Amino acid sequence: MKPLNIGLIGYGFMGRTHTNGYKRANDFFPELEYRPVLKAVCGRNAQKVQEFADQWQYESIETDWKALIKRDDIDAIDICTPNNSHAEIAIAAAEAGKMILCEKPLALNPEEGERMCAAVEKAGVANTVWYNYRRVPAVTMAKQLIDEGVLGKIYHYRANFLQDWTISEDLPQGGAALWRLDAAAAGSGVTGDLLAHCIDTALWLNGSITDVSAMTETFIKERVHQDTGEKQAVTIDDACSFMCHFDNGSLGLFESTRYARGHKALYTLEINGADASIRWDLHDLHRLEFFSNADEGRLRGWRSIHVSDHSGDQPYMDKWWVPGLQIGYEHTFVHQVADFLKSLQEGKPCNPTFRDALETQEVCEAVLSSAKERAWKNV
Ligand code: SOE
Repeated sequence: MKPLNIGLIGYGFMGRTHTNGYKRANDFFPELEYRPVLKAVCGRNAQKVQEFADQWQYESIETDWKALIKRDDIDAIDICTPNNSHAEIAIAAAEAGKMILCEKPLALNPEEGERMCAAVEKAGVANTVWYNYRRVPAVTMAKQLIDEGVLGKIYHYRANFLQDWTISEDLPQGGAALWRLDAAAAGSGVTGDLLAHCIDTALWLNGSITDVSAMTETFIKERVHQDTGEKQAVTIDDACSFMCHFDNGSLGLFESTRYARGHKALYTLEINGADASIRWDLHDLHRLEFFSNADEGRLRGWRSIHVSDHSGDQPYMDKWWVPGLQIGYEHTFVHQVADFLKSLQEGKPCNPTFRDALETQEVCEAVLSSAKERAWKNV
């Protein structure tokens, strides 16, 4: 077993999901030749980072990411910091010859993303971005069906990502837990945080997007900044919807918001082809709903496939329990770690690479600029 020494930077929500992935992958994917070792975790607050290290069993801590990157005993840097530090850390890590696993979105904008791609490609280091929903078994199975041509010519792609956690006017912006509301740290609002997931999946399942027409809204115009206590203009998008053309001739409709009362993290997608349609919902993540026009007339209708079988080719599920039993959100990260380790073993890239994630960034940029200028924009 070859050790892969991980240096994690940032230890919030995503630090936990990734760490859980590192801890579980080899238990359930025994064929892997590499084993992640939780070598070090880095954060600015020594006491808090030590608490995290103790809870999740990291061997050591750092309070300066530059010191972590310099360490000879670190093979891979995992970036779980707010979006405005991804580029600086990734470029320095690539120059130090480290592999990089970067939390989504890749960067604040395509210009930063391009520099990150150039750095990892020049250094020849393995890289991936944590667009985890690709690794929900039902979503991976949708990819298989589309690639096999089961849907026929695709006409429509629809996706939503709905939340409701920012409706209150009293919610401050900025600061440790609320950086997603601060444009300086996040780059954008729901576009980079939520639509980026929908766009990543769409590019993977349905190919490139050529042009977009978008609208955004900021419903609450001012919030107190958590760090300064001052009231400031809110400059992120609270909601964003866009329509687009795909390169394959199909039409896309996307919506995301943090103002859909009752929805906490509802990601849904539907794809309509000439021969069949599929539909998926994160709240029922094992189900792939499937309609085939080839079914015999009397029995034709939407099938609700519980993707938990071990026979046939239902992805990932044979690694877990007995047929019919579920896995959940956290397993998508275990799958991503397993796929990353497998790609190292095989000497292949692990999707989505930085270059793949740059395409998502370019669509996000076109969406934001279309909304600003109230005009169609090419990607
Ligand atoms: C919060 O909006 C959030 O945690 C996103 O940052 C994640 O990427 C998404 O998967 C769930 O919602």
